[in-house]
Amino acid sequence: MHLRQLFFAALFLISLSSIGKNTLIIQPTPQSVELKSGEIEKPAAVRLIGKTTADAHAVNLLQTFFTEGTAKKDFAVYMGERGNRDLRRYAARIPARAEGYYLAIENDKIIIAGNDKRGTYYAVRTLQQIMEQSQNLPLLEITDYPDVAARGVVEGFYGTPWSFEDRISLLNFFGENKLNTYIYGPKDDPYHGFGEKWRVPYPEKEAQAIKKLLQKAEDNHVDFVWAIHPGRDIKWNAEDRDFLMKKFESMYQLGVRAFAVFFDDISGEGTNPEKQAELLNYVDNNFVQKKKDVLPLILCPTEYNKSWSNIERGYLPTLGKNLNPSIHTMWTGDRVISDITVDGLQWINNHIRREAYIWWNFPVSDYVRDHLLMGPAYGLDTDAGNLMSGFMTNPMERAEASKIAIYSVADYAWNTQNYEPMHAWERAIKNIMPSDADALRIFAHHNADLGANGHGYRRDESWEFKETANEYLQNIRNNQTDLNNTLKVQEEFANILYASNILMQNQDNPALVKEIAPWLKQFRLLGESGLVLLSLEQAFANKNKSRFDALYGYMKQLKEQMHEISNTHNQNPYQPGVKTGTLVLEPLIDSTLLVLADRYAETYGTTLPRLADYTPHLLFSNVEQVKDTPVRFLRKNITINPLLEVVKIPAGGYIGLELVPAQKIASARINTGLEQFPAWIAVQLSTDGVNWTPYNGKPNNQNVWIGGKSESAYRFIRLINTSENEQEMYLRQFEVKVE
Ligand code: 14T
Repeated sequence: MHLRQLFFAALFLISLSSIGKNTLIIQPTPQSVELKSGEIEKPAAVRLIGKTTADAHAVNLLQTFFTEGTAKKDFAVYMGERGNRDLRRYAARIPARAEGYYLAIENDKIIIAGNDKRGTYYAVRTLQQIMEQSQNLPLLEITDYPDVAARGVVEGFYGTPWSFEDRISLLNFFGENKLNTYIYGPKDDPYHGFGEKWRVPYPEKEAQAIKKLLQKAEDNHVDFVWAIHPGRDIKWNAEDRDFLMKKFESMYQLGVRAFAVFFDDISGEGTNPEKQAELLNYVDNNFVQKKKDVLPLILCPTEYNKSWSNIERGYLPTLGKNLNPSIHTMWTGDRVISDITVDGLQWINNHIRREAYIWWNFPVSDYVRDHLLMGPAYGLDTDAGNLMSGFMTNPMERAEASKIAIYSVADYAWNTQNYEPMHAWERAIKNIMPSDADALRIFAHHNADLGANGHGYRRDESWEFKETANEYLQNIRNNQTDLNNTLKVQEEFANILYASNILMQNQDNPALVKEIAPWLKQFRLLGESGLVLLSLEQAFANKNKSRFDALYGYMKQLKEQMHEISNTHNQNPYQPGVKTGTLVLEPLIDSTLLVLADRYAETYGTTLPRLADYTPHLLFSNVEQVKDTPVRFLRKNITINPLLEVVKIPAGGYIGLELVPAQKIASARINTGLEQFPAWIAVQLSTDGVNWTPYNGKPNNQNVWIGGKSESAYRFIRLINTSENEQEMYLRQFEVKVE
């Protein structure tokens, strides 16, 4: 017995110390790793040969995990870039690729040889990862380089911009994951310009914060790209052009050495492609080229995805033809939120006459703000690597929670051919929360989908539990029981409780825990309801009415608590609230509750209060653009989810609600986001959807249209374009209060 234990202990130790190809994790996945047999002890002190000529950031980083020595007996580390004298002997082994490197661990030395400075830095990052994972250092040779030139993150979402601390944490994360680009363009920073202040320099405090970020970016070999968004009100004249040049100059003075100009999500004068190209070329010729130390410009076009582009109209071809060849053009894919495919890239590259610089709208959640998108990053073609000049992810407003996707994108863009979304996801979770990875995995597995949304973009969720959930529901519906299945369901809900509790106490990553705290609470309640659900089913099967009644009351309380969380946390005006497990878990609970309540009514002749969240009301519209917009029902308020974009309504186009069943309206509010509530809108009511009567109301001083009490019940309410032309508006608010 004793011996046996010893044997296993020894086996365990052996497997810990000898690192095989399968256990050594290098992020992002290298192009080529050759493991040799044997290993060396971690050197106590190293002699840095090439230290004065090698990239300084690489040297600094290396000194954080190696103690420097000068004695002859100290272990030799050769480091530097191609062309450095100390590395002459290894020149042939360095891949001739931008940011590539050759790293070798040999019996008597380590060789760190970059094709350029960043390559050296990345070699040290790789060595650092090996050091962190191993007892001894395995002998090996790595030849490595990125497939996509620019890899990183565009902070390009609507909503609260990241905090200073978020950005610092992310810049370090970029360095660790060999991401080289951070594009700064949060829609809600007024000085970026989507608001209004693109012409105005940053106040001193914000300017100082940007300076610190620039330093952090540089330490991590990240290009900090500052983006301006002038298109909402730009006039194509010399005055505005000079405003833009001045703003760039002020950012240059702060230390910015890379710039972008965004023209997304605008309408009117600013969308003119000739003028956009003229401006960009002007900035290129008179600023970028003159300065000499500024990176190529990046443009985000107005038609930034295939579904919005119209080649006949000539927008993209004009950019392709007119833009200086060095200027990058951003692209989100076939749609706003889109997979990235070879076909799609070939299509756009052909029109813009350059390789698209991808702006990937995942895991951005500014159009589904009540959800967390923490599932795997998939839908990226592994053959697309050489068809793009850049790959940026646009993440969630929650910086830490976005790291799962950012980690994955770092892996994809570095080595597209070998990208495996599930592997990247697993590794990301371990990286972000090493001590409680299993708990985070459970949470992320059930927090991946977006729910119904206007873009129709969905993600798989609870994929490992789906089949069990379906079986369970089948059994319930057929009045059958399968003990094995029930146990699996029970285990999953117990895991959910376990994971939420563990995560709430986690110390590894307090910033992440804080960000997702409301979702953790919600997730725990969901787990608890799952367990109560199983007991309810039991009580019903046992014909124990009093126990069933008691448990049903308990379930009602849980539902109320969940409702409460959704009404107190994350109260943004777009999709307020906190949703979790919406693809599989919540429907499983709600559907089972409905079945049990029906059966209860049949058996005992009493109807139970409905506990499932369910909206009978429907969107009522003939405008294609808004047809998939979700409708929310909270207490007595029925709301159409507000939209971020301009809505184009043809003559006779209408947007409204079908109330099910017909009911009396207490009041209604409509906000078009326009300076004045337009005369072309009529607000109408109907009982049959055919005959319409005007609904009395008028705009208040904020130009929100307000309607009063209706005398009788109505089934339909709508706004309609009564003019003879297509009109534009925003759908900021469409809310109906019923009596
Ligand atoms: F510039 C673009 F590439 C882009 O994607 N722009 C925005 C972006 O800021 C936002 O985070 C993202 C996701 O909502 O999509 C774009 O914003 C939109 C997209 C729409 F389809 C705003 C309104 C829309 F209708």
